[in-house]
Amino acid sequence: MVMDKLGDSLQGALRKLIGANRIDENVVNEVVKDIQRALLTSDVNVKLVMDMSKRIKERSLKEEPQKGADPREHVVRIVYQEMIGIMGKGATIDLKPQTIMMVGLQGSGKTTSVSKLARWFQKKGLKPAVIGADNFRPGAYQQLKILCDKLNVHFYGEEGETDAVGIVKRGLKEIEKYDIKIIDTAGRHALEADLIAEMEAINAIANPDQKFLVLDAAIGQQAGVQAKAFNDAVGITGIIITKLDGTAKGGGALSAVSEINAPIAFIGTGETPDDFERFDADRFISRLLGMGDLQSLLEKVQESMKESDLNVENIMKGRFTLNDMYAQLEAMNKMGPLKQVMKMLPLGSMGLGGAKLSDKDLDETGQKMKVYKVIMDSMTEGELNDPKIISAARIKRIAMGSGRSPDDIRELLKYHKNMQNAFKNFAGKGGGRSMQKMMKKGGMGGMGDLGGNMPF
Ligand SMILES: Nc1nc2c(ncn2[C@@H]2O[C@H](COP(=O)(O)OP(=O)(O)OP(=O)(O)O)[C@@H](O)[C@H]2O)c(=O)[nH]1
Ligand SMILES: [Mg+2]
Repeated sequence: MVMDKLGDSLQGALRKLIGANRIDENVVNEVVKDIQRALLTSDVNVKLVMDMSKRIKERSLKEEPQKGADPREHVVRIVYQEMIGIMGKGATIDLKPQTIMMVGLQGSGKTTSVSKLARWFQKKGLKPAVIGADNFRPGAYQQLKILCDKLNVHFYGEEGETDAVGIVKRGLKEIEKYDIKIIDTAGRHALEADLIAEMEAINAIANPDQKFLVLDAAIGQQAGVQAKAFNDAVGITGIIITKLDGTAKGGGALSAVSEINAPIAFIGTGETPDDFERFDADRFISRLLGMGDLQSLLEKVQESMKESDLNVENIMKGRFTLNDMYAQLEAMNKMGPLKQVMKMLPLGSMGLGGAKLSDKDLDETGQKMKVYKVIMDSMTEGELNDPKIISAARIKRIAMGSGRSPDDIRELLKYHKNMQNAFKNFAGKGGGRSMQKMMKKGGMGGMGDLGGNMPF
């Protein structure tokens, strides 16, 4: 996927949010800091990032969550909306006859995008034709001709001609009957006066319906300066961002829209004619934020919160029975395969100190949970309520009944003891009230603070 790194960091931030025991100002601040870091690393303009952070914080704390929304969901939604604020909604492209002019610096990907665009319209059933008005770079004529020939797209060019405006004038006449007329123009190393003058002249003669600025995603924050200059010259109607497949700095180009108020129309994601897609902000940002995954994680968290039947009152009194532990394990189980859930959560928030668990560890942990449940199924109600009565003889019996070794039973009892101590410590440290709150909510809260005492 494009912008993998940005996506990973943003998703990490949101997972931290979802994995948090409670959503308060500290959590929001921390998540916003992570989001800031992610956006700045991808070269989104500092001021944009700061303004956005401020809005996320303010809105998260002040706005009422939508009816029925979890506080986590509330913040995720705000982050999503603010991201759309930065990148814009995306352009609408009419499927009707039109003239399109491409502008942009040298090597930004204009010529490639001309052919991709022609193909895109071709696939929509419209007839495109292309005018090669780049008389600046040797080889430009051939490059575009070859690309068009491959796609069976009609091409008009005049090899050797130096007057770009003349080419456009004659070209438009020659391709009059085509639905979509796309004009490829020359680039320059930098924003030079003669380039701007040429764009203005072609713009005047062709009077294009669309003027697409082609930006190389790798230029980062320079995107804003370029966008302004071309917009002042010809009035940009849409932006095409190319090479999003090859850079982590795409945030600059993606947020250039906010400089000129022109929407992103297409993104280029590779060198072949089909590596080209419409920019749909909803889809792009959902993908970037991993919304599908987040949604399922949220659902799992909510479900486990609803269904846990831990005996909160007893636990508050320092009694944490095997039955309570069983309920805790059940709650975790309900969230789906442990491996999947743990991978979705930042391990730091689970009290694992950010340790990285390998697939093998996760498999083993999930396995252990299952074994614990099997063992507990072989215990009597009395034992489950008061594990102290479990003598050596009882361990033997439970081992026989569950088909496990006595060592497994002892390990389980040790695990229970650790958890019980953790609860005691936590309650003793004045965490009682918040513990009650989170225990009522169920497994997740428990996991958050007890994870560190799990035997894995
Ligand atoms: N990976 C990748 N490469 C791209 C993409 N778009 C264009 N390129 C490559 O970028 C290089 C420059 O592309 P061109 O289309 O020639 O750029 P241009 O803006 O027409 O350049 P000038 O005509 O010199 O101004 C070529 O090697 C393209 O294959 C893209 O989306 N992804
Ligand atoms: Mg070119």
